[in-house]
Amino acid sequence: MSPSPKPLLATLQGQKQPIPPVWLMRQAGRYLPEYRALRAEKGGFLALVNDSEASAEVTLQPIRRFGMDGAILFSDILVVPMALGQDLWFETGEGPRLAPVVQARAALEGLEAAPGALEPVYETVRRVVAALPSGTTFLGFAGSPWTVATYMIAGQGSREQSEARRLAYRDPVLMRDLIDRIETCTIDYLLGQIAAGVEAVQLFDSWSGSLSPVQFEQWVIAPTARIIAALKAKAPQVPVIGFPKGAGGKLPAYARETGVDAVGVDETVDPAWAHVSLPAGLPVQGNLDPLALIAGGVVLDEAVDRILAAFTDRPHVFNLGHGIQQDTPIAHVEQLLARVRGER
Ligand code: 1CP
Repeated sequence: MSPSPKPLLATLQGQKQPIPPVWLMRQAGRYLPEYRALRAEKGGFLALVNDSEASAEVTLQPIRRFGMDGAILFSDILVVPMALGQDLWFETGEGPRLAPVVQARAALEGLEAAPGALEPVYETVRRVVAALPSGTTFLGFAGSPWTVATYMIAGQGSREQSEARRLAYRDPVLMRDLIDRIETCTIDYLLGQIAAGVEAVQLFDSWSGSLSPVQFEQWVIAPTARIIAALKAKAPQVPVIGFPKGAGGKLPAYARETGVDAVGVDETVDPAWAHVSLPAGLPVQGNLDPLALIAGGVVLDEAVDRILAAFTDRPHVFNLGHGIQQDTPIAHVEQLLARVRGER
C-alpha cells in the first residue's frame, strides 16, 4: 500500500514526516467560543451529540480555525453504554451520569446493543467526510472497554476507579461479561465509523493507569488486542491509535502485545524514555502537558522543543498528553502550531 498523501495518515502508516502532523485531544470543545455558542443554541452537550449536522460543524471548527492535520469526530465514549441501554445524562456543572450502575448480574443482563442507536454518529461521519479539506485526516474513536466499564460500574467519573477495580477482584466472571459486551459493541461501532468514512481510529483508555500489571494485562491489553484483531480482519488499512493514559512503565508491553499501529503517550512520560523503550519505528503520539499549553510563552516553546527533539527518529504525531482544558488561551494553541511547524 502506498503511503497516504495526508501527513497524519501517512505518519500513522509508519512514514515519518519532515514536520510532525498535529491535532489536539478534545480540540473540539469548550475552549472555543464557536463551540460554546452552538452548544448553548442546541441546549446542551447531549443535544449537540445527537444532532448530526451540529456535531459535524463542531468537528470542523478546529480545522477551520487552526488547520489541524486531524479532525476528530465529535461524540463521546459514553454513547456505547447508551447504545447498550444505560440511561445517559449530563448533570450541569458536574459531568456524565449513567443508570442503572452495573454492580450485579441483574443490571448487566438487560444491556444489549440497540440496533440503529449509533446511526446519528455515522451520519455525522458522512457529513464531515463531505466537507473535510483534502489534506486533513479524519479520526474516529471509542473508549476502551476498561475505561467505559469504570463509568458503567460507578455511574459517573470516579476517584481511582475504585468501584470497577473492586468489582474486577470480587467477581471477575461478571467483569469479563461486562467487558465482552462493551467490546462487541465497540467493534461494531468502530466498523460503523469506518464504513461511514473515518480513516483511522483512536481507543481512549483514560483510566488504564490505576490498574496493577496483572489487571492491566487482563482488562486493558487483552480486550484491546481482541478489538484490534477484529478491526484488522475487516479493515486492515485503517490504523489504530491506542492511548493507555497513565500506563507509564506498562507502555512497552501495551505497544508489543495489543497490535496497535501507534501509541499515545501522556504528559507524565519522559519522551526520551518513550523513544528508547517503545518498539523501533512504531509511531508515537503526544505528549505536551496541557498545562504547559495554558502557561504559554517560553515554557511552552521549550516543552514543544523537548518533545520534537525526542521523537526526531521515529514517526511522530504531535498532540497533548491529555485533553485540552477549557481555560486554554486560543493564542497559545496558535503559538504551539507555529512552533511545531517551524514558523517561530
Ligand atoms: O460541553 C461540555 O460541557 C461537554 C464536555 C465534553 C466534550 C467536549 C464531554 C463530556 N465530551 C466531549 C467530547 C469528547 N469526549 C470527545 C470529542 C472529540 C474531541 O476530542 O474533540 C472525545 C474524544 C471524548 C472522549 C471522552 N469522553 C473521554 C476520553 C478522553 C479523556 O478526556 O480522558 C472520557 C473519559 C469521556 C467522558 C466524559 N465526557 C464528558 C466529560 C466531562 C467526561 C469526563 C467525565 C468524568 O470523568 O467525570
